[in-house]
Amino acid sequence: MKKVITYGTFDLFHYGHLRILQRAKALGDYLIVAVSTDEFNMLKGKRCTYPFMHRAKIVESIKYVDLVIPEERWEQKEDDITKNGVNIFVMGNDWKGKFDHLEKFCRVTYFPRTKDVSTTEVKHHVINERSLSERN
Ligand code: C2G
Repeated sequence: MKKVITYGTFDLFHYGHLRILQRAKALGDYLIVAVSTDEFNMLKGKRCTYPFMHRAKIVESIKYVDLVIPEERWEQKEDDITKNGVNIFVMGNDWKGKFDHLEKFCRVTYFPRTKDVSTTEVKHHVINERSLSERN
C-alpha cells in the first residue's frame, strides 16, 4: 500500500483544497491529511473562520481522504511520516522547497496551486457581497 500525506488549514473548504486532495490521493492508495489545529494556526498567524473540529470533519468526509490527524507543530512531519509508513509527502507549490528536508524519509511532491481560489478570496467575496446588500 502506497501512503500519501499532506498538511493544511483547509478553512472555508474550496475547490483548490479539493483538487490537491484529489491529486495527492491519485499518487497512492491511502491519503492521510494533517489538519492544522486552532492553536497551531495562531502560531502560523492564521485566524480561521471554522474551528478545528469543523475543518477536520469536512476534510474527513472527502472521498479521497482515508485518515485525518491534527497538525499541532511544524516539527511533527518527520514523526508522522515514519510512524505511518508514508511514501509520499505532498504540498501545494506555495510551499515549494520548504519541506525538501523530508526527502530523507519519503518522496516530496509539490503541486501547482489551483488558480483564482483561496480562503482569503472567499472571505473578501463574502464581505463585498454583504456591503453590496447593505447598500441596496
Ligand atoms: N492549495 C491549493 N490551491 C489553492 C489553495 C490551497 O493547491 N488555491 C493547497 C495549498 O498549497 C496547501 C493546501 O491546499 O497544500 C492547504 O492550503 P491551506 O489550508 O492554506 O494550508 P496552509 O495554511 O498553507 O498550511 O505545515 C503546512 C501547513 O499546515 C500548510
